[in-house]
Amino acid sequence: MSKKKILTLVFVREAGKILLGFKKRGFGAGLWNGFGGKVEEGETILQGAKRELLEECGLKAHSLKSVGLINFEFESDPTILEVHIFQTSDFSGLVAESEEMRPRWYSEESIPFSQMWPDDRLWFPYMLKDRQFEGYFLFKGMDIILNHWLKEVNLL
Ligand code: 6OG
Repeated sequence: MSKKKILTLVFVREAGKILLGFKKRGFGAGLWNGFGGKVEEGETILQGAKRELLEECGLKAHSLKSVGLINFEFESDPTILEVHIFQTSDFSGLVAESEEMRPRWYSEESIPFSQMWPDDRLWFPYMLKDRQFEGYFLFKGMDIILNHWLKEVNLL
């Protein structure tokens, strides 16, 4: 039986730049990514996304736009990761390093895909054009995509 974990992933964008965090520990350590994590019991997906953003980089999002929904499966693991991806340019606060993440602004023309999850280079183009998408990726280990699909959709 497969079970599902609901996760969030938030990207902050401003003036042609995108804020990424270098993950210092845990799942995906050593890679640049957006900010997010598991949705806790009793909170909505949006609340979880805002909480993780604040905890991991010090920014408070006043609103979030849905960008994508990806189901990730790993060959050796029955758990499906359902990742809800958001972006925002509506935020306040000062960017701050946390125990989990070292944040840094990147120009949208120089995103460090070689140090990111390999799926990112396939769906970032949708997000950067403000298009919404849905997708599925099956991984072997952390580096190899065995199977995937992506399609543009309208999310709320
Ligand atoms: P914690 O375990 O730190 O949450 N995540 C992924 N992000 C990308 N770009 N690609 C993947 O491909 C991912 N798998 C998981 C979701 C993990 C964080 O990592 C994201 C969460 O924001 C496999 O609580």
